[in-house]
Amino acid sequence: MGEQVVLLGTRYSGFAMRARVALSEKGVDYEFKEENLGNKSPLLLQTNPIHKKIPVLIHNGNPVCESLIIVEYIDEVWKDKSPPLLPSDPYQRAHARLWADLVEKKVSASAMKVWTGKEGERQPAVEEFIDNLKLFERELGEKPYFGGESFGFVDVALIPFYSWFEAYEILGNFKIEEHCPTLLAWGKRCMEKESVAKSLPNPKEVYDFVLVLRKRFGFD
Ligand code: GS8
Repeated sequence: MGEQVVLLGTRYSGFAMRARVALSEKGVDYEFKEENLGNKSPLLLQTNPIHKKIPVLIHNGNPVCESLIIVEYIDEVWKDKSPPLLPSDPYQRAHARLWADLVEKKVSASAMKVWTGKEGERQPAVEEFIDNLKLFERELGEKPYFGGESFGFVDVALIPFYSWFEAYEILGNFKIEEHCPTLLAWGKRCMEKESVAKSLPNPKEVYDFVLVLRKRFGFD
């Protein structure tokens, strides 16, 4: 009997994109179930009763929650399918986990302030966001990927933001390329990978979606 792999997510969620990229990297076939977060499915509530959030990976009936935990799970379960996302050396693994955690604590948190901020009041959030991206610009240095020569855990954690860059730039009135050219080149390089290109939505669609969200939550 074949494996059953289901991913509960939404098209524009960067957290769900991480799981999609990881599954595609490993060449795992999966069923994507689009959730309506305004009316969550019984399956989502049952598989993630604590947070009630997407993404949830359901592997042969077993739910796994939290995007970075899902990516690690995928890396462990389908370990023979492609080069590992996490390095085997314990110190390198710790380093990758630290930087993936920094994506959450620095990039994710400040990006949210940029797209939710009121018109005319976004400048401090933009500056914080750029400072945080610069941490990643420096960490990347001359390497093609955060994982070194090959695409890895930190790349998976950060790449979804690339599809949101245009929305942040328009709303925040700035250009990422002017501040972080190396990081932008990294994003373009990642997009050349099929696993990434097929898992990320078009930036224009993301921008339209952000405008819808801003209206829905009354940010305008
Ligand atoms: C965050 C998931 C999340 O915020 C992870 O998986 O890494 N730490 C988690 N999911 C959002 C949608 S994406 O913005 C979500 O499901 N929200 C529904 C809700 O809060 O009710």
